[in-house]
This record gives sequence, structure tokens and C-alpha cells, in this order.
Amino acid sequence: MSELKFVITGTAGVGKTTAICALSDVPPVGTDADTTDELSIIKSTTTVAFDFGEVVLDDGARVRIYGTPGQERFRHMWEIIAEGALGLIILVDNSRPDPLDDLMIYMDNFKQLIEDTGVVIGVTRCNGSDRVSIDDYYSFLERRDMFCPVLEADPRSREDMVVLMDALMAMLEYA
Ligand SMILES: Nc1nc2c(ncn2[C@@H]2O[C@H](COP(=O)(O)OP(=O)(O)O)[C@@H](O)[C@H]2O)c(=O)[nH]1
Ligand SMILES: [Mg+2]
Repeated sequence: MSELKFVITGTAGVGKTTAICALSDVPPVGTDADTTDELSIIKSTTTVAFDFGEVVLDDGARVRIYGTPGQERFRHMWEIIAEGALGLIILVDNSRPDPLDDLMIYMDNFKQLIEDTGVVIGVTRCNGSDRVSIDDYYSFLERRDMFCPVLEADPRSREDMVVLMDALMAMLEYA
């Protein structure tokens, strides 16, 4: 049985921990088990700044999912977490002031992993009146000669997260 390691990243509050909880078949190891936000983690010296969960896909593949700390000040940890990963999920909070700028930060910082493996983008907090549409994401990527799946995703929905993971697996198969 194959084992895969995926990384999930994005800004603080985008829904990384929520997504891992929704996906995980085992009790997720959360860094914010006792806190509600990452700022509390920074203050705690005892917690490790990442989330971990595990999901077994329909084809029997076991996927380990690591959530990165969202804030850029944890950047040094991103590299460690990315090591040996086979794919990346970037969550983008569409209600933030400049979601495309947020996206670019994660695309840049995980450039190597993306080049070596693959990436999918899950857009959270979508609603009818968003300034940035899914098409805008595709145009934004196209202007940078990049292509990857961009899907609306509610991190609370296991189904949405499974669709994202399936899209990532499909990307990897064709890479
Ligand atoms: N209504 C709604 N809530 C969302 C959505 N995405 C994230 N949230 C909420 O935003 C919060 C995200 O927190 P958390 O998972 O800790 O974010 P993290 O910092 O990325 O780990 C949770 O309370 C989610 O339920 C969304 O698309 N819709
Ligand atoms: Mg979190």
C-alpha cells in the first residue's frame, strides 16, 4: 500500500486545521488543540506549529496531510514540512483584501515543491458577491504561465476536501 505525504498551506484562519480535521480518519494532531488561533501558538513554547492528519483514499492509498503554520514568520518551518511531500494544497481565503496576492506568496515560497510535484488551489469563503472569481484565479495563473486546478472549497466539508485531493492526485498522475 502506497503512502503519500501532502502539505496544506495558506494564510492564518483560511481553514487548514479545519480541513485536516474534516479529512482525517485518525484523530488529528492539532497544534491549536487548546487554542483557537495561531497567534496563541506563537506564545506557547510547548506546541509544535503544524497540524497532522491521515486519510485513506478509496484506492487504499494512505495520505498523510501536514498543515503548515500560516504566518510568514514561520517560513523556516515551511521548508521542513515540505520535505518529502508529494503535493501541495494552497487554501486561499477569498474574503481577504487581496486573495491573489496571498496566493502569490504561497506559490513563491513553495515554488520548488510545486515544480517537483504539483499543486491545487482551494478557494474558501466564497459567496456570490466576491470581487475575485474563480476565472480571475485562472487568468492570474495564466499570466504567470502557470496552470493548476482552482476549486471552491469549504474546509468544513470532507467532500470538498476529498475533491481537492482527487484533483491533486490527478495532477500528479499527469505530471
Ligand atoms: N463559513 C465558512 N467558514 C469557513 C470557511 N473556510 C473557513 N471557515 C472557518 O474559518 C475558520 C478557520 O480556522 P482554522 O481551520 O483554524 O484556520 P487555519 O488557521 O488555517 O488552521 C474555521 O472556523 C472555519 O470553519 C468557508 O468557506 N466558509
Ligand atoms: Mg491552524
